[in-house]
Amino acid sequence: MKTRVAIIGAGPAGLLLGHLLRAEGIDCVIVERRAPEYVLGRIRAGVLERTTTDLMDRLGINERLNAEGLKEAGFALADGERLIRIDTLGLTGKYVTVYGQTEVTRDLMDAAAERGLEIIYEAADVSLHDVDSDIPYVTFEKDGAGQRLDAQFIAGCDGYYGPSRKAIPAKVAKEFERVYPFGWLGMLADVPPCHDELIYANHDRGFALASMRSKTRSRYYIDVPLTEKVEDWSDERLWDELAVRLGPEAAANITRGPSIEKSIAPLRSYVFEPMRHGRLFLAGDAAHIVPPTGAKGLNLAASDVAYLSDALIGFFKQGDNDAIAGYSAKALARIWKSERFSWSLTKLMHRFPEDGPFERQMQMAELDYIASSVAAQTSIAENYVGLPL
Ligand code: RFL
Ligand code: PHB
Repeated sequence: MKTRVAIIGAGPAGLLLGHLLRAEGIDCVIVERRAPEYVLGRIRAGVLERTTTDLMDRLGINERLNAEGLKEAGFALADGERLIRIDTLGLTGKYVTVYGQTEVTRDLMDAAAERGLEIIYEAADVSLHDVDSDIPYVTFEKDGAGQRLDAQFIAGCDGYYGPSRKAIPAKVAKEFERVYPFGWLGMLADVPPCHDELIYANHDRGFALASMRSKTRSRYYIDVPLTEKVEDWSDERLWDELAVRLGPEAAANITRGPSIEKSIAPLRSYVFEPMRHGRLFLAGDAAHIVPPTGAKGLNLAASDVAYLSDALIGFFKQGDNDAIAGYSAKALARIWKSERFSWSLTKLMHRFPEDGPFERQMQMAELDYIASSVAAQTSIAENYVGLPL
């Protein structure tokens, strides 16, 4: 097989990139390790920046997003007692949209079938070859038979555990990492949300987040030590804990119901540089991870592929090499700012095992400052809605 761009991974980064290239008539093939149902079964992000919804608009894959996405004009930080509202719309003129990653993925998958974007699912042993030559290729096994896909470029959109990043030699790479000493226990339940906007809470007992997928489906999280197991948390125990951590106003409005999914995700900050080596590009979680505080992961995957598709379109349409050469630096400039925001919000809203009463007072003082300062709220708001591309 032969194509112009071989894309590894059919998560949001790979699917979006595939569509953006296809829309310009640039041939590409996506190679994905899992089955479509497995990809759709991963419950992850819930909040989309304007940059992400703008891409879906540009592709014309926005019908369900416009009909079902919830436009949010703000969100709240809670300190155990009160809700501090951040009026993102008033402060920045922008909304964020609540629309699950699962739904974005489903829309992109459905449109792939309609638009002839080729995705090879259940590809085993995907390997990258000759990425620093002009004729890189990908090999894999499909239904027991070996396959080879020749390309002009390879886009590694294969998430944190995929093979693409490993194809960049260690001697040219730099890694930056911070692993957090807790994870988020998430629960999905078909009950109305306790509040019409998201609440990020820092309580003496720990962090909590009240989020949603729709007016009838809620998504909640608390932070737990990494030693904790999902089985330790009955629904009842989790609802009780959420009611305490989210504070009295939210607690009064919680509707309890059986969980339909529960899982624990570890938290990490990670950046890999550079994001291009020869004819290989990295995009999305393949190159960087943010802790979910601040809802940046999926949105960064989208901004990466916005830059990458522009660079590839420039190369194929105008023979422009500069954008290809500049992709890594351009993407990283935005990524580091999102890393900073996610890290600072994580530090503000979580209790760290090494923290004592002094650090606790610092968090409380910062939340109190935010509550009283439009400048502080504006800084948070402009990061939350997404910095410009
Ligand atoms: P993905 O989604 O991991 O997709 C990578 C794809 O590559 C495939 N793959 C391979 N394919 C071929 N060969 C191989 N050897 C392969 N190895 C892997 C995988 O099967 C998969 O299909 O990465 P991508 O596309 O870069 O997208 C990134 C986002 O998924 C991620 O950043 C977000 O989910 C992060 N995130 C959030 N982001 C937000 O913007 N807003 C949020 O509200 C938000 N909440 C979250 C989150 C992530 C969470 N978890 C579980 C990590 C909440 C949670 C709990
Ligand atoms: C979610 O709804 O899953 C969600 C929302 C906001 C975050 C992280 C996750 O910061």
